[in-house]
Amino acid sequence: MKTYRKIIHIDMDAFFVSVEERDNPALKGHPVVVGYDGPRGVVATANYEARRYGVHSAMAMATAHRLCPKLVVVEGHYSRYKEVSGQIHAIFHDYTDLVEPLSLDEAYLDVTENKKGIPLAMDIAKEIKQRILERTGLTASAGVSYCKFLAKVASDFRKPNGLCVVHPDKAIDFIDRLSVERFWGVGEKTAERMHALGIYNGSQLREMPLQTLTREFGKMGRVFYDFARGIDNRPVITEWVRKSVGCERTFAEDLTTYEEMLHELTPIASELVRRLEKSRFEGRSLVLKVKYSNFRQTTHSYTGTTALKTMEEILWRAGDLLSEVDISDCSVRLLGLTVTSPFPQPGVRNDPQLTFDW
Ligand code: TTP
Ligand code: MG
Repeated sequence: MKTYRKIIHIDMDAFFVSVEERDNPALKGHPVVVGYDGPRGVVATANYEARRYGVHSAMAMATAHRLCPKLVVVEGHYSRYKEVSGQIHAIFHDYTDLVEPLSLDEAYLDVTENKKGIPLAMDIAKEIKQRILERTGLTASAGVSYCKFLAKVASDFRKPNGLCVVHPDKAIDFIDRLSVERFWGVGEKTAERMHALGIYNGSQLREMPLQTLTREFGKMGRVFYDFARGIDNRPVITEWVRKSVGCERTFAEDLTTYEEMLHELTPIASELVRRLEKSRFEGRSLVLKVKYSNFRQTTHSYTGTTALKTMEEILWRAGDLLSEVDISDCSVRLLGLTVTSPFPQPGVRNDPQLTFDW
């Protein structure tokens, strides 16, 4: 039996402007945009009333006024958007730590395994939408499928306040009728080129040989080829994970002896320890970087089993690494120390090959 992941894409509806309407109900029912109302101002986002006039994000404010003479323009309050973003993320993490934020108001969730043991991803999406509404007073749209591409298309499908599920068995039907503009990675230019090839929907895209698509669209050709077949193995990547912390120094005068270098490693190690503490980073490898006066560069590394944290240990290992460096025919202009090989963090897993029943 083929098994599938369970991916949810959540996207708040008309995000900035919905927050403004919530905080100032007098705005409700009017065409409203958030943005700067000056000669060079642009629309950050428009509510659905304003969208009816053709007003949209990134449009010049002057154009928006022309399209919609009754337009109400309000200034944005970024700190409030950030606050809401924090609230919705807290809700997401009640279900899974496999959350990939795309922007303040948008994220992918991998709920294949979820903290509440809820079997149907659709039920989780419903619950999350309801809890977002209760907590923030705002609506979100959700898309549910077995891959990112389809989950994202689905969340956009019934906006606002939408919920759309694309079941694996229905994926090809769904893709067949999907206009190419809705495919991830297809912008205005790519859409035009697809139209020139007679490709308007997923079904026509699937008829195109791989060779034609890679010739026309380079690397993305392969992506489109796979998407048309419902294949998208991109994992949900959790918040950015730091891989290393380092510190380096270029010297006013090149160094020629080990003693000089060892001496210079002390302030570098000291700054490194400060940065490690500040970022709360823990890793078990130390890399020494040496750049010679002829700009050639070499690295030497040590890997242990415990976190490198203290000045003493880092200097000790750095000294060992330094003794491996060849300084016989060139002086040194830069030295650097980096701690890397972080310990795996809980909830961070980027394995696309999960296998569970859908
Ligand atoms: P989107 O999710 O693209 O748009 P939206 O939430 O306003 O509307 P919907 O999802 O219902 O279609 O963007 C989220 C927020 O990001 C949006 O409210 C404002 C901001 N934004 C900009 O500031 N400039 C832009 O060009 C876009 C697209 C968004
Ligand atoms: Mg949105």
